[in-house]
Amino acid sequence: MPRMTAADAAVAILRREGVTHAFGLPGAAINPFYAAMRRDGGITHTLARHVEGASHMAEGYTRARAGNIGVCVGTSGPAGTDMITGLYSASADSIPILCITGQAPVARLHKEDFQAVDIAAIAGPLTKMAMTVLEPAQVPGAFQQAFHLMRSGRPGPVLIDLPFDVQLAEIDFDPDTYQPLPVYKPAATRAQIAKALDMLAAAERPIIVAGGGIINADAADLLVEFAELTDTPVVPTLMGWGALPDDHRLMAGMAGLQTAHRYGNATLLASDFVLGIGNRWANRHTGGLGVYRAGRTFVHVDIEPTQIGRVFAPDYGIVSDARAALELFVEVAREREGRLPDRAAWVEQCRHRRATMQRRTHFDDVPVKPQRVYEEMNRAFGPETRYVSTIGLSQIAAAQFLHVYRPRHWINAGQAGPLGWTTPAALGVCVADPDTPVVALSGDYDFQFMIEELAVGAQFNLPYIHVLVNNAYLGLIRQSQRGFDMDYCVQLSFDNVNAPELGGYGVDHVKVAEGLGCKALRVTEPGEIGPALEEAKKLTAEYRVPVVVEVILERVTNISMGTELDNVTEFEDLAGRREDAPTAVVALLD
Ligand SMILES: Cc1ncc(C[n+]2csc(CCOP(=O)(O)OP(=O)(O)O)c2C)c(N)n1
Ligand SMILES: [Mg+2]
Repeated sequence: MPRMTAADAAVAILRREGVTHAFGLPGAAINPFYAAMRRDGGITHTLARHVEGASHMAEGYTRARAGNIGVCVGTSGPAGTDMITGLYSASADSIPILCITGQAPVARLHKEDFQAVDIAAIAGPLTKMAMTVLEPAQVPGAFQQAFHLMRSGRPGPVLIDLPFDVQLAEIDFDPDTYQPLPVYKPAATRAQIAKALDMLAAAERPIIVAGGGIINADAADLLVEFAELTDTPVVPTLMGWGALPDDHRLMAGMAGLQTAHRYGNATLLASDFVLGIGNRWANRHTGGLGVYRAGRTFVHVDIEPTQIGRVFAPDYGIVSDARAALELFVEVAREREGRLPDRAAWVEQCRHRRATMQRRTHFDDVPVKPQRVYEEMNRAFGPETRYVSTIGLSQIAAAQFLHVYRPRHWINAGQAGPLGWTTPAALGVCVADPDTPVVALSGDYDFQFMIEELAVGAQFNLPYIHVLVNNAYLGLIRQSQRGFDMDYCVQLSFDNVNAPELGGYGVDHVKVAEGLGCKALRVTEPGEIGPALEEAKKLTAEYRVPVVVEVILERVTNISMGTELDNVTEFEDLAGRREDAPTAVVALLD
């Protein structure tokens, strides 16, 4: 039997489970693992500037391609605690990442050793498994189990904590005969799918709510096929956005309190039946359940049995992987072709709402209104673009105005929304798929969190465009403070003694980005945005580094949002003419 250190065995298993890349940074307690990676030579490594950054890079890496599992590595103590936000974000959005940490030697764990913290206990609620491996011979089993758990059922992250002496201990392990454990994914039965289809057929105004589970299951093609077969309009959730192209005739718009379209909410409220697939009835999607549920029948399909009934009791629940369910939905719907209800009138009503209920994007104001930025982005970036964003008015407006055409092309920290996620996640996406253009979008505060990770993009030549919309405000929080009649602790503006030309906007992002080895442009007028985005494309190609395009926005903008689906406040004029929303996918009716 081959003998090797437990760390060598761990790396051998990573290789056999398909891992080719890791994000992280070494420290003394994880050096044996780094030594094993070096001996193996088959895992490339991106050195993050902050360990939290490494964890978000791993998440971006997972999300960019079906089957990917992002790996992040750090040492003992603060490295693990830094990655807790990454574990939270990944678990909240059902994304598998494997977090590997070093640890103090086993015999010293309880002696308050230097940087010995019980990271497994801390990570417990955020992971599918969090384990400090105390026996070297358990290391192969721990890694085997980790991959099994990350891929089975509702995907999510795992943490493996490796004491220094455990990493170094020699064990018997045969990599050649190592075999990944079978993956468990529950699948709907024909009877269940037939029943759900009967309920859909009995409805008059049905919609499909398409969640991120469809993207995780790599089943967007089947969703489109099923929607077309049954002629059912689709309302993607924020996590499911891209499962159906925005220009598809059955795209009914997103529903919700913030990241939603007026026509999406109107169509959801006009429906009498909702088939939710791989979604979790998130509160910012549903708003109050009284309004959301009134007069509607619900079927819920989810891979995790305990998700059925968690938020409300559906009329019928099916436990299934989204792909397995959609395969059967397509099969049974095909058998019923010709006997399915005619939906032409309902589909036309949904299309009409889309063509009449648009928000205005075309403003010529200086300072720039944010809506105009997304109009210019729609012009500059084609359907091949992958967008990455986190949270804030910037992200909310992006969801209202941008267009997404493919699965995994809207990569967003949906549930946790940690500020600072955008830059490292975008870098992880670039590593996973260097051939697809990546455009990140941040507010100024999100951008300032984890800004140091830009240097990682410069060092490892990870070109992408980072659109930075700067209102010198914690904009979303400023807007929510209207309810408290205050504007308190949310200002980011100050007179920068080194950059008086910024006129009180505070941080000189262009200088910081340049200082970190990136290219950066700043625009202040709406007409300059388009040319700057074109210039940014050239700069990414020429220099192969991140390129920041900062747009100086008006300080105070309120973006449409509300407390109920039927109570969303609009702050700007709505689009009344084609020229008001020139990049809307469906032309505005005269
Ligand atoms: C770590 C963390 N702390 C606080 C928040 C709450 N929060 C959400 S959005 C926001 C302000 C974001 O400001 P900015 O990135 O400039 O975006 P804007 O809303 O101005 O477009 C804050 C503080 C958060 N999401 N994450
Ligand atoms: Mg801001």
